[in-house]
Amino acid sequence: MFESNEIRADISTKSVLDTLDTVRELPLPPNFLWGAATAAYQVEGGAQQDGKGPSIWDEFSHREPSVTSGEDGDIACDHYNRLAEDIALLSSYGVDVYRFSICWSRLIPLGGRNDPINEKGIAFYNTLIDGLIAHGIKPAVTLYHWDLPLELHTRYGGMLNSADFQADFEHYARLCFSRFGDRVKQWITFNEPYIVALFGYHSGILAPGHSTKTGHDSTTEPWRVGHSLILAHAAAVQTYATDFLPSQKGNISIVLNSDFYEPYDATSEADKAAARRRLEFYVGWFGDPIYLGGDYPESMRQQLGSRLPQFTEAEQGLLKKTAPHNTFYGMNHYTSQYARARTTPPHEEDHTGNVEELTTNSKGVEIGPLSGVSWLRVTHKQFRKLLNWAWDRYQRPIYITENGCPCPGENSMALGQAVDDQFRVRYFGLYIDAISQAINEDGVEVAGYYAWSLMDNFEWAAGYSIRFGITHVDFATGTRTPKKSAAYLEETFGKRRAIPRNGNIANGIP
Ligand code: PNW
Repeated sequence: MFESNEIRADISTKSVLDTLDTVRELPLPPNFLWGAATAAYQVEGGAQQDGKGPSIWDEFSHREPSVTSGEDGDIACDHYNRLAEDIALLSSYGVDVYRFSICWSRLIPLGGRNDPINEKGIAFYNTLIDGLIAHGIKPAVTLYHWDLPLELHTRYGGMLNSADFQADFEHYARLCFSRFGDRVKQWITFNEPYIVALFGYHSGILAPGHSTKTGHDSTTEPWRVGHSLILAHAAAVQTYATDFLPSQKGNISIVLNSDFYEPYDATSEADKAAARRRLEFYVGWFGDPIYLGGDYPESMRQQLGSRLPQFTEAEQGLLKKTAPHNTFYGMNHYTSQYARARTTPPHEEDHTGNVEELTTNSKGVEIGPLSGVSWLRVTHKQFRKLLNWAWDRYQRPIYITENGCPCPGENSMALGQAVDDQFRVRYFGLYIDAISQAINEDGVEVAGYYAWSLMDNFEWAAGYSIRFGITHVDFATGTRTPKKSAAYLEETFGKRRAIPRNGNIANGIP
């Protein structure tokens, strides 16, 4: 995905649209929630404002400008200084919910449990939360979206040190619950632990940039980091359940991202097993310990042996105790692939379950049409399958905490063309149809949908060249311009939720 971010500007919007299915505008329950999502480092800017401490991303984007195309999040969308404008923007879109992340080093500049607190950082998020609520928008807060306080990385290796990381994250989470929990009722501990572990400590594409190439041990580090994330998550859930839930009555969980995997050869038992195993290595890695209160999937234990850490008895107890308090399943989902069983033994750096990932199957059929970025194809039918998979395995109401795409060629378009984002409108429409089918035809509980993203922003290793926003941002001036997809989302959710479940279009008359 982030390895290859080349942009496709060659194909005209019209001919690309012809390759996409037609949207059916299928119904959703009246209480279904929709909104938009962002992450602190991708939008805030204000990198050194009001006492904020540096994060690993401040350091990484300046150390490795080649990885981020010479760009950084110093200013990003300048959301930190445009808060009122952005809340008004959200309100104008008619969203029910807004998912954002808190920058840990704004609240605790050095990050640790004995380090000072920065009240100006707390004030910023109070202003945001109060502003949302004043506009009738529910805040959903991610505690960690990849911007670890740099000091914790230098002090003890961050997530490579499970005990210290768990204690510091628990302390930071407690601070957030106590200062914001009277108004925040949906908490997410970590965004995409899979990406944190593998892109931060295996490919090195994301901060802190560890990989074998940079002299680190990618055969063990990702599994240690994953272990730390699971334990820190469980500790925060335990704290919330014990000390805050009785009075605050909110929800807490984690966000797991995944593609869905189809077998490369639909008639091959080996490929079918490979597709199942790939999802266990992707989602089961975190989902099984957290939602089932159990161990890592057996397939992972088998392949990874002693490189996969063990949970002590006390840790197993914590996982069992906290599992029921994870009251929803947060799903980030963008695309899908084919899985083909490898016939040679797994490489010791393998993290897939010894599976080859492909975009074309044994019959030469592509999984779906390409979007504006090489890792993302439109695969709405597979989205429905992933919803069923997650529901069957974990039995929690699902929130789609991220979903979206860049349009082909979008970054090289003039403003007028960029805001006419029909490819994105179609993508959203098809993926929301899939949610409707999962709910109404398959019996899956899906409770809400957060489009990624509220606005074009700093797309990590791709810098500003890949645009996921429903709002166009001119990064030279900071000017925001709504795209057609923003209006489409408001309209489609309005329409779909008004349709009675028996399927007859209302027209005011049931
Ligand atoms: C998410 N994949 O990452 C992140 O949470 C966002 O911060 C990011 O901007 C957004 O997606 C768009 O890239 C991804 O498996 C994680 O294909 C996984 C995948 C894609 C994106």
